[in-house]
Amino acid sequence: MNQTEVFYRQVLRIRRVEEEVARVYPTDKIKSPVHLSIGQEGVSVGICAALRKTDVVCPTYRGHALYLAKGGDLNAMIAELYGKVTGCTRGKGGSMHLIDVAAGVLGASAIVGTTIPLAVGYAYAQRVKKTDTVVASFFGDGAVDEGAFHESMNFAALHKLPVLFVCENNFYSIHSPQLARQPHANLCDRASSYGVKSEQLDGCDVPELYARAQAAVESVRAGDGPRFLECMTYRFREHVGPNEDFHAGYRSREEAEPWFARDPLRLLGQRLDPIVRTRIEAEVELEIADAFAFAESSPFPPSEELLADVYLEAQ
Ligand SMILES: Cc1ncc(C[n+]2csc(CCOP(=O)(O)OP(=O)(O)O)c2C)c(N)n1
Ligand SMILES: [Mg+2]
Repeated sequence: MNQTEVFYRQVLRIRRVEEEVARVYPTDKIKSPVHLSIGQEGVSVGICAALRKTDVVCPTYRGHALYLAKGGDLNAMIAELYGKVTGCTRGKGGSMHLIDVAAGVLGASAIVGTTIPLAVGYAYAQRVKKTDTVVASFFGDGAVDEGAFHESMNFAALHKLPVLFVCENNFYSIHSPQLARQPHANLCDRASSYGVKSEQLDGCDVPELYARAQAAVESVRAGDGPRFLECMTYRFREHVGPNEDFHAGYRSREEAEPWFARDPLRLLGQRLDPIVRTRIEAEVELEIADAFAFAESSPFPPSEELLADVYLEAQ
């Protein structure tokens, strides 16, 4: 498989998983709120391609794409959304709390900005342990308004920690546009003020993202300190839930049209032979059908598990 095929397969897989999540959602089989990444998948795929399996990522509640791009187990993710015991947190966390430690996906959180200091702490531990692991901290443009972002950026820059800060700028924090929240739109300027080398990237162009991320990861791994990538992207669906929301009044379909035209899946698909595309699509559908069947047939956790893994058990 050439690189375009690999990227197409990964973006398609995430897109189709989330479209299936959206299709199933009204049946109430999915037991948690879902924040879909549809439209934004290119960022996770491009960045994760530049990471090693042993590197780690810290996602947000909008984490399906990052979890899958980093190699998180698909069956365990769908089972988690269904609240089943075979889920990645045994059905207790739902969509907003995905985790797959073996794949290097550290646990996500529903609270905006909270995984940024965790990523920095994990990176500090790598420094102490003298590993060459890189930690990629993903967050949205809204998280950049949080104090935790600034404290984390300052500390990571001061200690030259191995962190790649990845901001998925989709221009909205729920329904608030970026310019209604921030007097200055360029987020790279904020990171640069801490002495962190920063770049604004096109989140729809996966091969270019991959190339830029490779250079950034190499520099972080070499010990040159953190880097900040602001990836411009667009959320196609509502903030939370399975639907479009262009009727809600805070943004228009006209605003979205140029982003639909530059859909990362479409851009990659255009570069492939239709026969190759069809083969990849068929393989992806089979895998997704299996994952949903796995979730359907898995049991719910037994009631005795209600308090297990909630408090630290005495050894
Ligand atoms: C500390 C905190 N404040 C507010 C919220 C409510 N909230 C949930 S998601 C969200 C939007 C965050 O926007 P952004 O960081 O841009 O990420 P996006 O949802 O666009 O991916 C907000 C304000 C929260 N979960 N945590
Ligand atoms: Mg946002």
